[in-house]
Amino acid sequence: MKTVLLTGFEPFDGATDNPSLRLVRALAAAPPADVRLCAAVLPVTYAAAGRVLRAAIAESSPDLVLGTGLAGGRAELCVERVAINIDDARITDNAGVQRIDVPVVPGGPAAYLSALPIKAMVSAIRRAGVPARVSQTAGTFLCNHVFYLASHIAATEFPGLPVGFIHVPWLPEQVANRPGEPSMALDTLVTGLRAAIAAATSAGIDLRVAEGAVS
Ligand code: PCA
Repeated sequence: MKTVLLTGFEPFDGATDNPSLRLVRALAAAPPADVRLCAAVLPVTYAAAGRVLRAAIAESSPDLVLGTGLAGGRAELCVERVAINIDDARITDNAGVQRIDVPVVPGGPAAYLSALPIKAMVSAIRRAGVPARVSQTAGTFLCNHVFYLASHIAATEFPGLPVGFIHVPWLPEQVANRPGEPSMALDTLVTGLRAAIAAATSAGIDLRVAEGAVS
């Protein structure tokens, strides 16, 4: 049985909720039968996120790490392709820290590609009836930061440990006062994540289908 470390984030930017936090709690309460699921909720601070992440990896000895976080405004489950070595955001973290053009890891590689079968995961999520796509950018805030750090920790300390990341839309209640903005119900997020985890833990080589972006 494979051990999956699933991470989510605390609320941030003044919000009172984060769908990734609800998602991680829901899956921890009702884990997939054939997986040992370890859940961790990460603080939205540059100072502490890496420490909590590292402790969770050390404690759970996972076979794979799957991070999740909110990407408000996106309509689908976004399976991220790449983490880049930059922190740069217009908003502050939950400790009031703003970073502009700071490397996640000074001297680290420019980027890490997801080590998970991202296209097989997108395909599996869609087959479960949930909108999904490959995303070519995880942004440059805490989600990218944690995706990059987890990939770096894997590369330098746990060779062969695959790391990936999925961004999720707002919950419906978070867009009640944002007309026209996309959202996804928690049950749908859970269905999609179950499919993604099943694909990530079973797929061998990834599907060869176009899921890129022309521009
Ligand atoms: N989303 C933010 C950070 C925490 C979260 O859930 C992001 O996309 O970077």
